[in-house]
Amino acid sequence: MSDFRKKCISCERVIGTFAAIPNPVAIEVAAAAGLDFLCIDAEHSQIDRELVENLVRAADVHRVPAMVRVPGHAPEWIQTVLDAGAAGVLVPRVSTAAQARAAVAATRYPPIGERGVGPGRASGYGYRIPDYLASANESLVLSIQIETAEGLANVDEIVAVEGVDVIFIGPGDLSVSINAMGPPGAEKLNAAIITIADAARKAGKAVGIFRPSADDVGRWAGVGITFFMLASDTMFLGASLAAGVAAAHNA
Ligand code: 3PY
Ligand code: MG
Repeated sequence: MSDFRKKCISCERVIGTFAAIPNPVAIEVAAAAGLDFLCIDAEHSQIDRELVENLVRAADVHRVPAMVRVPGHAPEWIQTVLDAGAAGVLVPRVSTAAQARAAVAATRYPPIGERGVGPGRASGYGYRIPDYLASANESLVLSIQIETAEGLANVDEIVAVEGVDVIFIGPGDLSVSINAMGPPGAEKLNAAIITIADAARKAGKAVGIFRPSADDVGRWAGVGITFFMLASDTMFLGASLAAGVAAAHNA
């Protein structure tokens, strides 16, 4: 089993960030920051299949596990990022147990799933197919996002799906979907997050969440969340640049 999956499923705290800048320079800078993992965001940034492989390659040089958030549920996307050598996938907008089962099927080789065998980068371009087949199912991390009202309603069935490693809460989409936006919606959103976290922990699954900053990581760790996606490279760039400019103006 990979060290990364071991940490995730044993609920050790792991801190990652979204890689949204479509250039390996940003991966190298982020990888030097002491992160436990990176998550290349192919859902909300302009990162396509070929670039995914080069970004994963850059993370590998620095020995930081790189997951990929795929744009949707298509098994073709899940397969291609895993063939590129991603350490796992984050599948957005999973709202039913059937969608969760489909994500498992796309991520795992038989007999657990239906992933196809190919001579991609992950298997040494074909030179290490038997070794890769023997280790991939237990080394790759599958995280699915619950971030819709439908997903919240179906949470107990979703978290029970075998083969899913981390239940990841997307507070942005969830807040829009359940009409709990901004400060007036905070109580409702927090209650929904706790419902999902409790259900996942009861089912023996690790729980993850996106946080725009580290300010409330301790609070969410208190409800059993251990997999934290801390902002993104673009957000860190913007926040520290803005702070630096403000400080220079005021110096
Ligand atoms: C959300 O907040 O909707 C997310 O997907 C964050 O990862
Ligand atoms: Mg989302």
